[in-house]
Amino acid sequence: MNGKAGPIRNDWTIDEIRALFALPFNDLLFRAQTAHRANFEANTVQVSTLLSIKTGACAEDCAYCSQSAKHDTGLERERLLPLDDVVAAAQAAKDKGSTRFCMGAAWRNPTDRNLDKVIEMIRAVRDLGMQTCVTLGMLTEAQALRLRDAGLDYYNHNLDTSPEFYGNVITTRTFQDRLDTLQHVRDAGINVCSGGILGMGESGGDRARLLQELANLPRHPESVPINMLVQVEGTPLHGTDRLDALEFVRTIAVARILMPQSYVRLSAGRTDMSDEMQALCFLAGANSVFYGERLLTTDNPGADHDRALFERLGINMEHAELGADRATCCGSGG
Ligand code: SAM
Ligand code: DTB
Ligand code: SF4
Repeated sequence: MNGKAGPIRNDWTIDEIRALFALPFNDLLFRAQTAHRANFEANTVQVSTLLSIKTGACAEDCAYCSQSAKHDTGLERERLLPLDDVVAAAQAAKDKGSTRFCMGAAWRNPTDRNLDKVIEMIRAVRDLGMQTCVTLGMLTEAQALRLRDAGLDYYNHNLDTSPEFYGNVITTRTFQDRLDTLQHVRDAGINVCSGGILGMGESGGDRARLLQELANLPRHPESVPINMLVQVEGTPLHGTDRLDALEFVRTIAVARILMPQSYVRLSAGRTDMSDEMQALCFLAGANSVFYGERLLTTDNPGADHDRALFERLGINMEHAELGADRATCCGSGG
């Protein structure tokens, strides 16, 4: 499919991507901003709110994560939240202007009984008039179809990092497992949300390879979260050298150029970013954030702070059009 201002490509070479990273900063941001304006309203940002519906005691060993049972992070383990608590949190998020509610569970994969409960939550949140997203770990084909039938709008499953660096971060599931889950979500007709984490000690080449993997999927994820590592005490990645802020901005810009019709989300890690760095990320083409005081287990800037920042930058929060951007309706490419 042709995007505005050029074709949507799924055949980016690593040399092309590295050449984008190597551009002078101003040239890179100009290209990213041009791609952004050709495909999106320039001053509008989509906002999603997160809720951890099942916290801690996860069987996986993701080296960044506060919720892995393998790391001693002092996190209190919690059972699956009751439906009423989830609906109350979604209503509160809606009242503050959030349009999408993302529910995350610390599972390797959901059991079919878990899925029954999550489906009730999806239905209830949809009934409030919000878009729904869940992130529950690996899915089978049949589970993806059940979520589709429940009316789920987005499934989040990140590639996290390059295939080459992946083994330094996670050993309990493979990169290919992640690709398989994304394929099941795509085949079911659910919008795909997939991105990664920067600042885990990966190289610039790894960041380029992560974006290459995302951009060369048969269809671009509709939503691409770019997280800055939130360093949690007790995790193996605590104490990793911090990534240069301008390198983070460059990665957002390259994501915008490679996937011009996808929402690029400036995701975790914003509490450690200055307002000026976030403004550069928006200039580089980020057009979505997590909104509300908490991510899953760690802090996010308060809604008041974000509203003030948006006001200073003349940014509007996007209004939801429920169902308007279902993956089944929009052709290929974006
Ligand atoms: N357990 C499910 C899974 O991993 O697929 C879903 C929840 S998991 C917390 C969702 C994503 O959050 C991870 O893939 C990772 O990209 C991101 N994430 C988790 N902890 C993070 C941290 N400390 N800093 C930045 N991103 C993080
Ligand atoms: C994503 O890419 N980032 C979100 C969401 N998808 C699920 C999660 C960020 C988690 C940050 C650490 C925490 O709060 O536990
Ligand atoms: Fe478990 Fe997800 Fe955390 Fe990995 S990122 S340890 S799968 S909750």
